[in-house]
Amino acid sequence: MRIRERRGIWIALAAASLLLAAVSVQVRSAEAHRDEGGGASVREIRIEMHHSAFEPDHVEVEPGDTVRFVLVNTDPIDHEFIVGDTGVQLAHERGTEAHHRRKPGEMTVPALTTRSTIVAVPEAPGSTLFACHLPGHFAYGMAGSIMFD
Ligand SMILES: [Cu+2]
Repeated sequence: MRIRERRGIWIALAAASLLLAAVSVQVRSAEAHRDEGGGASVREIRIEMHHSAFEPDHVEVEPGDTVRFVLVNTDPIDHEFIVGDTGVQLAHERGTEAHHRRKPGEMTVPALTTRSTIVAVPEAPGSTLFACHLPGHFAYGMAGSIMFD
């Protein structure tokens, strides 16, 4: 009986944190729309996480773009979407941060859910990476690239 009650509390906590995550995503979206007044538009790119792979695994944007990545996880397991250069990717691969939901360009996408995160693309032409660093996923090939040149 006790164990069952505890499980109920954990489920309630999990539901509450999911709700908070959803609210924070909405707040971020609203901020992006406000930014549009400045002339820059928000470009939306949908990336599916399916069978522990990103589809597409390569995207091309313009330098200076503001991009909203809509991340659709169709797998029955969690994934994450971390944008950054090799140094960022290595830090996350070695790191212990198990959950992301506040920093733009770093988002945990729970099993069978959709999340979005907004990334400001640098003005100078170049490229960067995105990847999932849950244990074993990067080694399995869960990574992609963003070109902006
Ligand atoms: Cu993953």
